[in-house]
Amino acid sequence: MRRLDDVIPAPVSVTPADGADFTITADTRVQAGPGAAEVAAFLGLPLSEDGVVRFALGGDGPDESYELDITAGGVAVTAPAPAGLFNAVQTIKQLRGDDGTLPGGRIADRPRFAYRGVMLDVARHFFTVDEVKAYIDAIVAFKINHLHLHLSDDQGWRLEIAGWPRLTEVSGQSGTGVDGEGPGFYTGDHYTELVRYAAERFVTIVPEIDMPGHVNAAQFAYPSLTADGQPIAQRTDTEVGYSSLVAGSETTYAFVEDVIREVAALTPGPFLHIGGDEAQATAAEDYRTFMTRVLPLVGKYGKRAVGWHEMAAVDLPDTAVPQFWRTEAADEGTARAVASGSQVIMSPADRTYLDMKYDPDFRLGLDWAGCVELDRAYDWDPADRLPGVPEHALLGVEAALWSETLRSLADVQTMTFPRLPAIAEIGWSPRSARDWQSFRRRVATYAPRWQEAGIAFHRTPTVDWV
Ligand code: IFG
Repeated sequence: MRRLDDVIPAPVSVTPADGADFTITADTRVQAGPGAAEVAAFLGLPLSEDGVVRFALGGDGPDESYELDITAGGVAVTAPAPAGLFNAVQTIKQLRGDDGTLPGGRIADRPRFAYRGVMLDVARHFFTVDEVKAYIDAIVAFKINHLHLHLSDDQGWRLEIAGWPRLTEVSGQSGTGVDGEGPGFYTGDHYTELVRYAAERFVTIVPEIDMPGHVNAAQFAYPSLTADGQPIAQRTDTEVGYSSLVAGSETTYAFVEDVIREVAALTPGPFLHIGGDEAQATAAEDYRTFMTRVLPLVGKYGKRAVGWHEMAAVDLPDTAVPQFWRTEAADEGTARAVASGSQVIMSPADRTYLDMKYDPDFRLGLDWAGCVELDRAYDWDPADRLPGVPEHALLGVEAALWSETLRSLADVQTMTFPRLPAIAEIGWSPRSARDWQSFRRRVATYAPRWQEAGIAFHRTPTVDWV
């Protein structure tokens, strides 16, 4: 039997009611009010006009908020928008015991941050449409609402660009990826299908084309993008910081504008990520020249630019979003961007990088930011992380899963679970509702769901598994 406070992320308010448990049986039907049927169907119960599990749009508050009342006679879900109803479905699915019983009481819930994301690196190792869909199914259980796809890097280019076909014909084929193991790319139709599938589950896709660094795959496909126009070697190792687009070449900006235009046209979401990290092979002045010319292109094609926080070396459009990713205690550029109105996505590697080993001997992952066990992923707060970046400047948080060492969906799942639920709770729950002992207990309670679904997860020693 589940408890009303078993939910991850922890809801804003939980009021148990004794003797008000409700048991879902084969006869239980769902009554969906106007505009609620599509989302109510995610509960997996038949719809009927006289159903006692009722979904209704109504009330005020943010789109993702909801109210859930469980009584002996039935269940009532109210939300101002379908996204809130969907979040209520996730909560109900977590509360449902093996015998179908829901603990009685009332939950009123809403997110702390609007942006709660996870990044999947499909460039170092490629993951298929079906694998990404399976990943989406697993992350929405924790009310994650953004999936950032890292589509290009030194080792591979993973989204077909009609105007530059060799990007995938050459750098999306076999022999690409780390150790040459990762053939594969998304056609426009594949990407559109991922966007549709994600949107149906209230997940916004955030595409990333990393530049001016991390471009060896693009330059291997098109030598005209290099400084001397000569062919370069393909790279399948895991070194970073050695490649750069040419800031003084008009070919660079023709390429960048074509790519941004096509990616923006394929992306209904508001964000387009232009990377900007680890540009050690780009002179500081050239980096500023490049960013100053490229950032306006994102706006020209109707998107808000997101970029790794190094892009804050230039004056940003106030709609641009620096994503802080490193381990330093402070970052002057990010604080300056906030002072001139930017919002920040917080992804400190020493807490949110899911490619960090859980422990020094862990078979997967890297350790440059230190090991990140579950307690370390949980025990921090984005509002305290950087001087000059307070709560009101935060768009939200994002966990990043780089795939240099990950070769299967099971590897991706093992690094993601149970640490992503920790980041999800930080992104959703009030700080006052967070408690490590409660969280680790709730992870143990949830784990059988991963087992039932065949989702790999790490049995971290920080949890008393049932
Ligand atoms: N830093 C690089 C990634 C990846 C990562 C692995 C960022 C923004 C180290 N850039 O993180 O490409 O190699 O942990």
